[in-house]
Order: sequence, then structure tokens, then C-alpha cells
Amino acid sequence: ADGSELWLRYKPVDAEVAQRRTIRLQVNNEIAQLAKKELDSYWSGSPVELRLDRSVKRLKEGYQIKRRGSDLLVTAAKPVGLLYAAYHLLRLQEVGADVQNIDIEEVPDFDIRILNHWDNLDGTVERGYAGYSLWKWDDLPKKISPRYERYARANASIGINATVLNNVNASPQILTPDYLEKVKALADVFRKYGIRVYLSANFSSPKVLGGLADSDPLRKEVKAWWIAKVDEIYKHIPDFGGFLVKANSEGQPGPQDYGRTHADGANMLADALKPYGGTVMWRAFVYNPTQEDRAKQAYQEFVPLDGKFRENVIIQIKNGPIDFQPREPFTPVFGAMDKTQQMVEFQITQEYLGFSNHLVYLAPLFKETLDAETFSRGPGSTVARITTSSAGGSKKTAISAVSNIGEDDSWTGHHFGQANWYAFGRLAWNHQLTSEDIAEEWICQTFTGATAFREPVRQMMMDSREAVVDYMMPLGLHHIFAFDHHYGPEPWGDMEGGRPDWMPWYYHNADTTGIGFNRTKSGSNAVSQYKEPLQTAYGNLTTCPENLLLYFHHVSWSHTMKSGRSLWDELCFRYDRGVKEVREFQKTWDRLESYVDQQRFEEVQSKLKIQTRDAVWWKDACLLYFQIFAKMPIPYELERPIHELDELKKIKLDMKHHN
Ligand code: BDP
Repeated sequence: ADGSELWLRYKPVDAEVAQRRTIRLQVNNEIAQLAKKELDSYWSGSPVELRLDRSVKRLKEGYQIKRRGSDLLVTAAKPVGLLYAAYHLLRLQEVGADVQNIDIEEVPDFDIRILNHWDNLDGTVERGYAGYSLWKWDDLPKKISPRYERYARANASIGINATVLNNVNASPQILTPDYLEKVKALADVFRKYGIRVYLSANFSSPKVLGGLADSDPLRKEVKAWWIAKVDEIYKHIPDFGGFLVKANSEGQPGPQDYGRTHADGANMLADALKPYGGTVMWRAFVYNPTQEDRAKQAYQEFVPLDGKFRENVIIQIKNGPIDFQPREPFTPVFGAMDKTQQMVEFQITQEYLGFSNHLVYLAPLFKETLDAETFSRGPGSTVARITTSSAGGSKKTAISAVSNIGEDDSWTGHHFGQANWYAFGRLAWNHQLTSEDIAEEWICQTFTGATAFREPVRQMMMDSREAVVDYMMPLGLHHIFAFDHHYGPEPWGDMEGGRPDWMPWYYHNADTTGIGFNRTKSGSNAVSQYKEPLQTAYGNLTTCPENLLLYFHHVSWSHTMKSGRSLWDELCFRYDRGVKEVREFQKTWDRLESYVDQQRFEEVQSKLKIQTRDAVWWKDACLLYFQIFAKMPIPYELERPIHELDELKKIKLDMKHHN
């Protein structure tokens, strides 16, 4: 009832069932044995034969499940494929699907399906809202918490096969011999579930740890340091995945400190990893407080480097050009680097979506990016298509997301936060699954499959992403959060001498003529980074999708929207709608009390109260503030503000350790 079981609530089969159906397995391999063990314990259907056939390479880590007489025949090319097939069968059992005529072949869409933990070595988590880190660095390597294995199992059950243990704002310490012992201990647990460990590397490590004069990637000593370090890592962890690097971004060190390019930096690490088959995930999240629009900077830095990266480098790109906002267009770097492998970085942890207080189901957001049409190689060049295909050669494909997991009993702080971890795993396996189907699976396994529960909850989840967009940042507004903690609204936010690109006014540009960021030709011209026909569509006030309007245009308050309302009225209407939606979620949930255990019922109920209060706070803060410029009344049919602007401006939250 505390949520610690996640979606894994299989009931052990009784002795009679266990006798009736056998699980046969010929191979002697640890992961394959685990697949058998899971089925032995929980599968109550027909007998199963698990078969490894290394010749069916096209399956990759996938599997086939077919009926053969009264048995089910499971075939995989790799042991982990058998494990994934076992979880597939158990999932079908949990959702009550018919397996009588089963005949499926599943091949994962992405080779590397990876979580990014932003966990620090002191136990805190950057933007983690479920308590402290799951990794108990001080106790490792001696003490192995039982949660490590449960974490690995949960990931394997949804096909996640890799994890970055530490924050992208990386401490060099992670690469010291002491920490590598600890990392090895975790890797040894995860390996049994087919999960590989990666580390975030601090680019200055040679200088900080090795005592070198600098960390210039073109210097012989620096290269030698990394080669030796990588060698040392692989001695501990023979299947180590590689490095994730945040360089020359938000104060992190990088190759540009020495006048070198991102390619110079990435390639140096890639060369060191190459002999072991390791990968570099090099982040494109770079921006500086220059005159240039922040939204344009990643493209400007990276696109000219296309073709310059080694085979084993993947550029890791946030879904949106700004920063994990409730809604942004896709980042135009996708599809603009034909010769370079690219991967998406999503954020499961809700840094900009109400932390672990708000119920926001993220599958629709993930899919919005994956399905986004870039037009880079003609129609059909969606972000998913670009990132699931190898940009030449035999490059690996990958997809990542920043995890929302912490030491909280529920893992994610909000019981519905589990759905976002789940959805990421499922989409990384098969991006064509629908958000509805994923929600449905998750609800059946996590709560109950009863129609009277399942349907309204699924609907609530499906509505939740648009609701948060409405009550926080409708119509393409973005980044008007309170400084630093990114929880509440602060459209008025300003700080003397502060970086303009960290101030809300930089993004909303509200004035007496209107509101929004002009990114058309007459403005920053960020639209030019998109391929036609998008460039024209986004760049034109009448064809720009309204849900991105204020992202691309500065629009007059009286501009007539598709609804016939003025922009000001529409803005009011959207904020109001967002609040109403959350109130509906409260009603939906309260009605379902009898279907849920008391603890989870009450915990979700109390989070929904917070979410409703926050939604009203957002609405009042934004409308009262923007009204100063719009100078028009809030339409009289809408609910009136219940706060004074001055009172809202005084709210200063210490969210540093907010949980
Ligand atoms: C921003 C976060 C910051 C991260 C940064 C990143 O506020 O904590 O370090 O992203 O992704 O959104 O590197």
C-alpha cells in the first residue's frame, strides 16, 4: 500500500498450478535462469519453453512468443530477450489479455534505453523530488541495499537496459578508485537484469584527479590519462557502458576552455572507450548569456560539427530547445546533423511540472516530440525515425530520460510519478505504443483493471498534460518560473545583475503592446533553424499552431484567436480551464476511493489538493501580473482571483530540499 511494489504486483502461483505447467529452459545462463525463475514463481498459464537461438540476430534484445501445441515457445537471440519475454507474459497475465493465440515478435526500437540519475555523491539529488538518492555511497561497496535489485528488476520489466548513476553536473570524485569500487558493486547487481552502468564524467578530471596542468583534449598527457582511467574502469566493470558529458554548459568545464570544440572533447573520450565498445553521450544542452536567443544556441554550436564526431559518440539532445518546459517545439538540432548519431533526452522528474506534487502523465509529452515531423529527410522524418536509425555505419541508437526516482518508499514521491518511469521504458522499447494503452497497462498492474476505475483514471491521466500546460504556461509561454527552484510562478521575476536568460521577462516579453517571444525573421529568427514547411508555418502568425504561438511570436493583446476571443481573453480562459481540470481530477479520484487501498488513496488525494491550490496560484499570479500590461478585465464569466498580486510576490519558498 506504500507503492513500493510499483507495477510489479504479481501473485505467486500455488503448488497445484506449479505442478501443472512446467517452464523449460535449456541454457545455463544467469539472466536466462532469472527469466525461468520469474515465470516459475508467477506464471499461471500454459507450459513455456524458453529457447535461445543466437542466429536470429534481427531480434536484438527482443523475442518471439508463439503457441506450439499446448505450450508457449519463447525464442530470443540473447538471454536478456528471454527475461523481457517473461515480463511480457506476466504483463499480459496482469492485464488479463488472451494468450491463447499469441504470435508476436518484439524488437526494441532503441539499442540503449537509459535512465539518467542526477544524483550527487553526498546523497542529494539535483531536481529529485522523491527524497535522497537511492545510492548509498557511504555504505557501498560493502553494504548492498535490497532496493538495488528491486530497482534493476523494475527497469528490466519495462525494457530499460542502462543507467547513468551520477549527476551531469559531475563530481570528478566518481572516477577515483574508491568510487569505482562502489560503482562496480552496483554494476554487479544490475548485470543480472541486463542493465549496464554508465557514468557522468567531469571534463576536468585529468586536472583535478590526475594533477595535470590542464585537461586540454588535444594534449598527449590528457589523452593518456583518460586511456588509463578507462582501462581501470573496465577492469572493474567489463561491460561498462561509457560516459555522459555535460561540457561548457552552465559553468561546467569542457574542451572550449582550451579553445577546442565539442567534437575534440567527445572524440578524445570516444577513442579511449573504443577498444572496449564504450559509448560517449555528449549533451547538446549548451547556452551562454550572449545576445543570441538561447533557443538557437545548441544548433549554432553543434550543427557545424556534423560529420566530425567518432562512430561511438551520440549527441544527447533535450526534447525542447529551452529546457524541459510544459510545452516547447522539438529541438531543431534533430534532423540537422545527418552524419551524427542523435538521441533524445527527456525529463521524467518533474522539475518544471510541479515536482512530485502534481499529477502529470508524461507519455503524451514524450510522444509529441518522438512523433514531431522534422522534414529533414522529407515527410516521415520524425524525431523517432531520426533517432531510431543509425546515421551511417553500425552506430548505436539510444534514448534517455532524467529519472524521478529517490529513496522514498513509493520510489517517485507521487504514486502517479511511477507511470512516467513506466511510460518512458515502454516507449523506449516501442515508441508506437499509444499513451492510452500504456496508461491502461500501468493502471491495471498498479491498481486494478476494474473498468469503473480504469477508465476514469486513464482519462484523468490523458488530460493531465494539457491541464498543466493550461494552468502554468498556455499558448507557448515558457520558463516563467520562480528563480532557481522552478516550482511556482514568477512572471515578474527579475534580479539586478542576474543573467537575462535566467529571467522570466526574457521569455514572455510582456508589454503594453502584447506578449510572447518574437522568434520570426523580424525577431531572433529561431524559426530559420526549422526545415520547410515548418519554418514558414511557425513564422507566420496565422499558421503557427496556437499551442506554440507565444513561443514564436510577440502577439498583440487584442489579436483574434481561432476561438474568436482576443488573446487576452483566451489566456484567461486557458488558465481558468487548467484550474477546472484539476478540480475534476479531485472529483474523479474521490469517487474511486473504494477501489484503492487507504494509504495510496489518501496520498494521491492530498497531492491533488496541493495541485489544485498550486493551479489557482499559477492562474492568479500570471493573470494579475499580465493584466498590468493588457489593461483589460478578466472575462466576467470566469472565476475571480482570490489572491493579491503583492501577496503572491512575497512568497519565497525554500524548495532546496523540497520533497
Ligand atoms: C536545468 C536544470 C539544472 C540542470 C540542467 C541540465 O535546472 O539543474 O543541471 O538543466 O540539464 O533544467 O544540465
